[in-house]
Amino acid sequence: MIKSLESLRGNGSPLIEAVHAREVLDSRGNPTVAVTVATSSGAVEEAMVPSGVSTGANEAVELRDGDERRYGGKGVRKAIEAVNEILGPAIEGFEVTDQRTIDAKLIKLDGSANKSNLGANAISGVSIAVARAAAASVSLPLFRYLGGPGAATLPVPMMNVINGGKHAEGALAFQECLIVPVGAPNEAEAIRYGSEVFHAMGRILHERGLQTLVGDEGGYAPPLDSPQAALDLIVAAIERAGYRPGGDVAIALDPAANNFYRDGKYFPLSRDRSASVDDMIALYTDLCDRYPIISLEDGLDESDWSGWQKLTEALGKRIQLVGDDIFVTNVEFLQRAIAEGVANAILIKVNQIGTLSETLDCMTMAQQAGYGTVISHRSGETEDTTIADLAVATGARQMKTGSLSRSERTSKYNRLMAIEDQLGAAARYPGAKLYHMPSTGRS
Ligand code: 2PG
Ligand code: MG
Repeated sequence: MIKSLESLRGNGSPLIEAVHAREVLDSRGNPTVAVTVATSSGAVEEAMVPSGVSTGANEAVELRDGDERRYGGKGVRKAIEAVNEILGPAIEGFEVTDQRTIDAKLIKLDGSANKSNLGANAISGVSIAVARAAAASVSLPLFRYLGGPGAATLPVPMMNVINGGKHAEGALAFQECLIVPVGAPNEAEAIRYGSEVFHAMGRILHERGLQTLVGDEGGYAPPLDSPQAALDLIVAAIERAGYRPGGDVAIALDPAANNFYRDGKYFPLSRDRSASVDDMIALYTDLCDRYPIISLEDGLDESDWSGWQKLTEALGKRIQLVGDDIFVTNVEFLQRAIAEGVANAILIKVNQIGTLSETLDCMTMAQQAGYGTVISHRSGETEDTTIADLAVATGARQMKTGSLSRSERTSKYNRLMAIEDQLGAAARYPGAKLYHMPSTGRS
C-alpha cells in the first residue's frame, strides 16, 4: 500500500505537543523569555533568550512591556503571551525536526520585517527550544543533531577580560578587550590558558592598586584612560601567566564604535577629543603594529559604510575585521558587505535576526564568501548553553562568550569542554591557523 503524500513528505520524527513560555531573569537581573517545547517522544527542553545592551539599530526587535510598574518597564509578558497564545499553538502538531518549516511559520505569523509584532525574543526562544527538543527527541547531543557527523571542530574562544563601554560604565571607552588562546592544542587547554591569564591580570591589578570588580561579561573593569593602557595590561598578564603574547595568546578588540560615534565623529578616548575615520584607522594600525592583535570587531560605526571600506582596505589583509552591529546577522547587510568589500568576518547572534534558520543561512553566506564567523553571546546572558553547540555544529571556528568568571559565561566554556570530551580523538581545535598571525611574539 502506498502511503499518503503527506506521510511520505514527513520524516516520521516526533511531533510538537506543547509549547510554553515564562518570564525568567537574565544575568543583569532583567526579565527575559524562557520557552519549553515538549514532544510526542517525551522530550521536554527549554531555551532561554539572551539580551544585548550595545545593540545595532537594525537588529530584530526585542519586545518589552513598557509597563513601568513591572521591572521598570522591562517585563516580557507580551512576548510570553505571543508564544503561549499565537506562536506555540500554531506549531503544535508539527514534526519537531522540521526546523525550517517551523521557523518560516514563526516569521509569517509575526509578519513584520524586523519581528516587531510578536518580538524577536519570543520568536528566537521558540526557534531554539524547538531545535533543543528535536535533538533530545532523536537522542542526539545538540551539536550533533544540528551539525551531523562532520561536526567536530571546536571554536577558538575570544575571552573578554577587560570590559568597558556600555558593559562597564566609567571604565574604558572600548567595550571589549579579548584574549585569544591561539597556541593552545585543544579547547580545554585554551580555556585553561584563558583562566590563567585572567587570574594573572587580577593579581597585577591588585598590585597596582586598581579595582578588580568585573563588568557585565565577567572581565575586569578598571578605570583605564586609553586602549594602550588596556593592551599593556593584557600583554603583562599573558607574560605573568607564562605565555607568549601572540604565539600562545593573541588579542582581539571590540571597541563597539557605535557607542562613541556622534555627528560623523568618533570619540574613542574622551568626550571632548574627536577623531575622524582616518584618525581611527591610524589608531587601529598603530595598535596592530605594537600589539599582537588578530581581530577587530565594530571598529567603526554601523552607519559608516565608506569608513568600513577604507578600514578593510587598510587592515583587511592583516587582521580579521568582524562586523557585528553593522551586519546584525542579516543576509541583506552581509550581501552588501561582500559586494562592497566591507569587513572579512561576521559576528553571529541568533536573537539579532530571530530564528535559527535565518542564522544558519547567514553563516552559509558568510562561509561561502570566505568570511570568518564568530558565534557570540549577549551581554545579558542566562545559563542556556546553546551557542556552544551551535559553534561546533556550524563549524564557526570562533566563539566569544565573555570572561573566565560569572556562571552565565563559564557555562558556555564548560559546555565546550563537555563536547570536546564527548568527541574524544575526533575533536579538532583550529588555533592559530585561522589568523594572519602578527610577527610580535610569534614563535
Ligand atoms: C557585542 C555584544 C556581546 P551586546 O557588542 O558584541 O559582547 O554586546 O550583547 O550588549 O550587544
Ligand atoms: Mg560587538
